[in-house]
Amino acid sequence: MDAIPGCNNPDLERAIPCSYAPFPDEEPQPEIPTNRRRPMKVFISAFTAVFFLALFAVLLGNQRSETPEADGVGSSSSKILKPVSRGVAQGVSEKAFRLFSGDEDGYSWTNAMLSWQRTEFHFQPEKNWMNDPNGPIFYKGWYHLFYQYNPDSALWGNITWGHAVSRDLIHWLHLPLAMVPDRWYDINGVWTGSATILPNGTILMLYTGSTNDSVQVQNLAYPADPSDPLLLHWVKDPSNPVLVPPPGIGLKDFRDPTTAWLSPEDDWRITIGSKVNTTGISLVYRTKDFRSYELLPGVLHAVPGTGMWECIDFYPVSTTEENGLDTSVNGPGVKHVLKASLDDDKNDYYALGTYDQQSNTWTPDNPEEDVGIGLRYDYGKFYASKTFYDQNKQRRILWGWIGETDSEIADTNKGWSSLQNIPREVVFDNKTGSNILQWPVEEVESLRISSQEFSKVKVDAGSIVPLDIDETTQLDITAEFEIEKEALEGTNGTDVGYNCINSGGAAGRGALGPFGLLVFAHHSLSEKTPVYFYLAKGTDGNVKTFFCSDESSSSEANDVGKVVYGSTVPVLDGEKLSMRLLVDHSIVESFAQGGRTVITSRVYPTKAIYGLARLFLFNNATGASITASLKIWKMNSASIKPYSDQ
Ligand code: DQQ
Repeated sequence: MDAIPGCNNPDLERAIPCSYAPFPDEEPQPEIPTNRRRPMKVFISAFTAVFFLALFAVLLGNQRSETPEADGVGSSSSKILKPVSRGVAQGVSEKAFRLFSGDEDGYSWTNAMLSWQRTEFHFQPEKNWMNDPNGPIFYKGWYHLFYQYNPDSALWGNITWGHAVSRDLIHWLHLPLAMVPDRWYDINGVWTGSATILPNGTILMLYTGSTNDSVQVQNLAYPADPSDPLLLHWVKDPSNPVLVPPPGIGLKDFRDPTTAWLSPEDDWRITIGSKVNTTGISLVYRTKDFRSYELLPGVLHAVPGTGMWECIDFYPVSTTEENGLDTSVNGPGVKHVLKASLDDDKNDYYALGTYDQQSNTWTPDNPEEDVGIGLRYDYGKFYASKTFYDQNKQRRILWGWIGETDSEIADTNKGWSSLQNIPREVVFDNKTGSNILQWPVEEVESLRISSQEFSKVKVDAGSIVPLDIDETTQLDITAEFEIEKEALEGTNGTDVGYNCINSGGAAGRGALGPFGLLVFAHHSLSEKTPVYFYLAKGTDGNVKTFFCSDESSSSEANDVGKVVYGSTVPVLDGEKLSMRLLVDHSIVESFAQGGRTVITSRVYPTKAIYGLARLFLFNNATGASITASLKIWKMNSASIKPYSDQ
């Protein structure tokens, strides 16, 4: 396949009229599939109701009645964008997307645009707000996911535990709320927690409660009927709270207990995040019965300058085998991952290291890449994650909260906020020895419908190539790239200071990049989300590879986040550059080199939606052509619906 004539404009920031066959001259309107039209009916009813109310008001002599704009319930024009802060006063990290500090008006979102944003194979509740994943487990044939949920609105607040079950981590049944804030010790929120399955099969859930005084305490809960595979009912232990903030720890700086692990002394250990001044710390407690606890001296680990550690996760990975490990495993051939969600910047950082059970300390392999200053699970929108050991398939699975980066007005209008990622299997990368690999669970492949392959497509420097795919809003894409050998060898000392975030995004050109894919791209390229590699070659001849995702032209709307995300990715001798993308309406999860570097983007196009979203290869390098081979699957929708006995 050749590059399209006329599309050789190297500047991706300029709209390129790439007029190839499928696009008529007239700007077509997006076709709205019938299953996404429901909100329009709601709108029509709402409009009718508002109309009659307005008429009534006029009849009463009120001259100032208002009607909504004709084309959208989502019209947010003339509304101030900056939302109020949510969560900080209660002592958790910011739960509102507050990128916009000005008084600007919002974009006039139409119903069709907002409806399109709802995903089809990512887990989300039927409506309202969701944040952290909580207490994931596999029990009696079901995967359970609990999550932070506001049953009343699409904004954070009134936090309860939502609950859903699945046979395969992909198709879900929504169950009734598992726990609601109904005791003095959690009346301000049933916050994040983790499950431990004891060797005898007993499930214990430890969670943070925000008390009537907004003090953070830890509470114990368990299933009312352990023989019920759905674990519908939960009992809060009469001895709650089982832990209160210890001396020297702020009353609002003590939260999110981990899964417990069994120590050689035959007691259980948990760690809880906190901070002392600006040093993030992980406190460790010992317990026999999960009701009484002893704080161990010192801390598991501390990193100055990283602030409050939320949602700590602590688990072993095997350096010799591919399977995951139960949380209590330690010994030869094992490293421990320590992860903290940083309250200050709302990103999940991890490091690999060694856990010494005697001294109860964890030491990073590389102090320069310690927790909070080194590697991240995901360089995009991803927070408050949690793993669990899946004893069903001997693997460790990672869940994370993918928040919205649009306005609260839009969230309220669409009626929901936030997704969970497609669960990822986590293993130690024994090729590099210095990072983990994350990969979507194999079960997601059951959603693959039809596939198309593109073999060795040449993309010249400064050109784009359309990929002829019918529907591009639900895809699983695997792609391999080879860069022209002579150009790679002949280039030296380029882009020494390059990084994804500050180097001009996909429009920033260098000799050896950027090149990759444009997803959710309008044919005019006025909207597009490039996901790409960029090679920077030092004067010493060493090549550093970057993997980035550029949201800066993802939408013509002014009230959504448009960040360029990314980081370096290790590429070993003999490896091809490879990426995998899971594309599902307003989310793109991107994995480079088998999951060494991962980026999740939330995007909200206004034009590149429904049938008008296109997929392109692009190469914005100045001095090298690339060759790409791809396999692209159209993805089915997952079945995610309320549970019924039937
Ligand atoms: N979310 C919970 C807290 C946790 C925070 C409250 C992280 O327990 O620290 O919704 O997003």
